[in-house]
Amino acid sequence: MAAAAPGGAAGLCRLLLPLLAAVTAAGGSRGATGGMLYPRESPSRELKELGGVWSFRADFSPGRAAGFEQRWYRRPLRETGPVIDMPVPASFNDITQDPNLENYIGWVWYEKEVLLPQRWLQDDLRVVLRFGSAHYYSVVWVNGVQVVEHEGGHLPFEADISSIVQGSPQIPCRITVALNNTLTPHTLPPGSIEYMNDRTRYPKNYFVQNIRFDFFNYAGIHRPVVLYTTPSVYIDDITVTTTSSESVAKVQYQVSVVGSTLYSLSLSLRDQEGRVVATGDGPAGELKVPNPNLWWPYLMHENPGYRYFLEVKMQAQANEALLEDIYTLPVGIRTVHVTSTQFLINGKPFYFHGVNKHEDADIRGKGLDWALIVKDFNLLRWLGANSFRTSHYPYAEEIMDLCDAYGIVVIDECPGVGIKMPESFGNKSLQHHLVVMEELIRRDKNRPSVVMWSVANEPASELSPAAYYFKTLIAHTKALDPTRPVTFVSDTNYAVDRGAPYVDVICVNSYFSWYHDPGHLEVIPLQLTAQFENWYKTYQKPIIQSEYGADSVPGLHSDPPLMFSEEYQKAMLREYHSVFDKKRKEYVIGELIWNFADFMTNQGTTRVLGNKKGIFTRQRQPKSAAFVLRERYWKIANESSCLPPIMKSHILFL
Ligand code: BDP
Repeated sequence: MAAAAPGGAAGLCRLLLPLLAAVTAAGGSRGATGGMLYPRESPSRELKELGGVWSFRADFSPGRAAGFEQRWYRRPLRETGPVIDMPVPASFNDITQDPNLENYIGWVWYEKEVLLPQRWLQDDLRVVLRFGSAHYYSVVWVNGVQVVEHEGGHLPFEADISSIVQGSPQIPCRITVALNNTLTPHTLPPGSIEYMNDRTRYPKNYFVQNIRFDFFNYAGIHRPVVLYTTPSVYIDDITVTTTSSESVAKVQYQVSVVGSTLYSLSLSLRDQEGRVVATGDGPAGELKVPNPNLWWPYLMHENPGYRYFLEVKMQAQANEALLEDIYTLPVGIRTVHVTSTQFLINGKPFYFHGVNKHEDADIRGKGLDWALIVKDFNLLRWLGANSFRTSHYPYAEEIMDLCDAYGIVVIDECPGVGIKMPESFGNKSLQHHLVVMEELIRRDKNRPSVVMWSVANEPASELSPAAYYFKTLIAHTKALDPTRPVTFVSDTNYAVDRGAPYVDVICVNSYFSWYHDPGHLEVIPLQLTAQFENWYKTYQKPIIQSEYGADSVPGLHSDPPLMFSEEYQKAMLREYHSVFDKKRKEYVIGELIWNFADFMTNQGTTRVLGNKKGIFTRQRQPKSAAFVLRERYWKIANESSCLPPIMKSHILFL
């Protein structure tokens, strides 16, 4: 990513790094402490969405440090200099006509003024400011007081701002955010700033940000920002795990309460008709559900995505008042097991026929967009896809909610993509990676749709430090969540991969006839068969083809098929599919096409306005390959599911 940094590249990095160090010292690397429940309204909780137009200013000063030096957070942003309107949620890159903002690297500033209801200012109430995600490094102030710093995009963070808004009520209340999209060898994903010092070729202070992942490094406040309330004694976290036999299921729960040690907890589990099917009390226990409705994947059952609702009620005595907090958590009852040849959901073999996606769209970049989300789920179901991987970072909680509700199975991947540099395997990177997994599991642990964690995509796992790195990372992930298998996605040769010994499922990416032997579709059967057999012989673990694909420029045709034509993409799919069909009778447990839709990348000689390996265009129109895949996925679903035919055709026309 090239960017002219007027007089300030060195300063930019000087500024970012001390901040990261400060966070580490202040406890940022201690790990994810406390809960991160999705903010939901309840009789005891109110919520205010802060989406819309925010004030925005990119710090174009030499060194990008003017905002901190002049303390822009101390007064309204418009008083510090010119501001523009910026939508939230959205990436800032594609909103204006300014190429400098599109490729900007450094600190940008956002600000929103909010009026709080008078009743939120009582001191037995907690007011929390929560960001669904912001990319990459965030510092947040309320009324000029710093309330939180957070490293990493794609995951939520929040701050209790009660003492600020209640202590010195200032109307309206001013929220200021400074965001920095600089990547270093120790961020996730990693990146590096390269200074171009040859004055005969580059202007003074010219630098580029190098990344080793294949999507545009969009930045901004990407997901909803909300203010919500809880009582001052409140339900901080809930963890549920489920087991089931034919006639009875068990829902184990743990609830943590913050603000007092004197409280009582009562729980009731309701079915979709609102009937109470089990009750419990206390901070930990087990609910027994007779004749349970299990959570089934889409196309595996006529009622997929069945969720119960666990209502947790807390009562506490505080300052002679009775405080009550209520939080309702959707709960899906299902089990996951891995054998040497199968992936079992509720004891039945599950075959992943799905996609890899991106959060990516015209104009809004990686910003959450409800219309796009719902359209994508309609396309997934039209396609007959039962699963996706959150390549290459955790997706919005709003997306994950729909996966739970529709029964779309998820391999939940953290932003460990592009880990290629040796220094990205050191202790500093590892410590951060452990924290990111803590944050991800804290967020998604209760989701029935999430059946496996992926700790990385295509790391340089042949390097010798990769062995310790992945051993530690995967052990940590399993300790945090013993109920789900763990993987990472490899494109390293099976014989030299040092991380593979620690995974439960082998996930392999390969691009035969594309990056290797380009144009030679005829090599696919031989090479793909060898790939599967080598991995299986070495590890005796089930295998998912976690990526395969070819670029196609929509509307480009050629017969016989030539690269970049729609016909070539189709022909390549068919060659892969014939091998999958043989090997899925043995130990291949899934196929995920790269990619669901075209997406934006850095510019390069192999990219035509981004990556064109989508089976849908970036605007979600099907290419020819989408119809090939649709036919295949429905065929696989029909062969393997126990749905009555009438149900299948009903689903078909959703
Ligand atoms: C794979 C990467 C993915 C890329 C894809 C490609 O995992 O992020 O977009 O290649 O080159 O290696 O299309």
